Amino acid sequence: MTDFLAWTQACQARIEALLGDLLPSPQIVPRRLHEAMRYAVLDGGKRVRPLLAFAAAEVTGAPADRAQYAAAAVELIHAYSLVHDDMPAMDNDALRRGKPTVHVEFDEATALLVGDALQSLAFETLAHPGLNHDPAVQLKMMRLLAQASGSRGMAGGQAIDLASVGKPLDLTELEFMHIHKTGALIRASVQLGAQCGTLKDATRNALDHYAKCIGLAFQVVDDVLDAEASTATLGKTAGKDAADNKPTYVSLLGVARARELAQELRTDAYAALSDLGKPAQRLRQLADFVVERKF
Ligand code: GRG
Repeated sequence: MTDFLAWTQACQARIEALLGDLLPSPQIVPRRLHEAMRYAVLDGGKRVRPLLAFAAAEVTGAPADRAQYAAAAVELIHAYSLVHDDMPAMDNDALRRGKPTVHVEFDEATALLVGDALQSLAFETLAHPGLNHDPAVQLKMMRLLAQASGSRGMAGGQAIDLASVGKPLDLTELEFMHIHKTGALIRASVQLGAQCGTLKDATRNALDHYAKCIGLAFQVVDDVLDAEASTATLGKTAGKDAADNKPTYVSLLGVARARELAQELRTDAYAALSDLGKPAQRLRQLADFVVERKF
């Protein structure tokens, strides 16, 4: 576990440095927008999606100095989604990553532009030359990220989420929403990291099964934490799902069964990796982290 901690810290430091380089300096005009972009992205978050990309890259033997661009691209999409999600027209939240949300610290128009600009920067980053030795594969990677973050992926999941507030979703409908809203980008993180190396079909399928399980487990645990952890621990407003009358795994299943479900999903995620041996060890450890996390 100590070794896993050292690995996560090394990956987090690497991604922090790269994001710092990729984001325009606040000295460059428009200064306020660049300052707000850096505020939204730097020095915060668990960096789960980059960690998944780095771990998947280990499975296909992709060097970290290539995979880091895939890792940064997914984190930039994630950061944009958080900025927009927190805005008054959506979740209307004042706290994110332990500090005021972007529209509170800056203003709404700036927050909107921050999200737009981070999304563009994500695709610019994924277009970094040589992420795969075959440019056709890199083109497929860009398409994959576009689909995962668009209306048939994350943005679509968010639309379903907004439309379902106050409605009695059943478990299948809830799962459908989360597969899109949270799961699609988590799946993309794994696939993009892996595609920086040579990815065979059987490995692709195994990794995708793993990522689907982890994506859902991530959300189940998120619902449990929202119900049980404090605002101080989470760095975002706790208890918001119940206050907003949102359907969650906890509201449908109760905390105990939701916790069991997360364990079952971890078992399935492990099973998906059974043929991948030692190179998949980081992915197994990340499955443990996702299920056991406290924040
Ligand atoms: C606005 C297009 C658009 C999409 C928003 C992902 C999302 C869709 C909204 C986030 C709302 C939310 C709280 C979802 C629950 C799961 C989740 C994605 C939590 C935040 O991700 P973490 O825990 O955050 O990885 P950090 O801060 O650690 O990066």
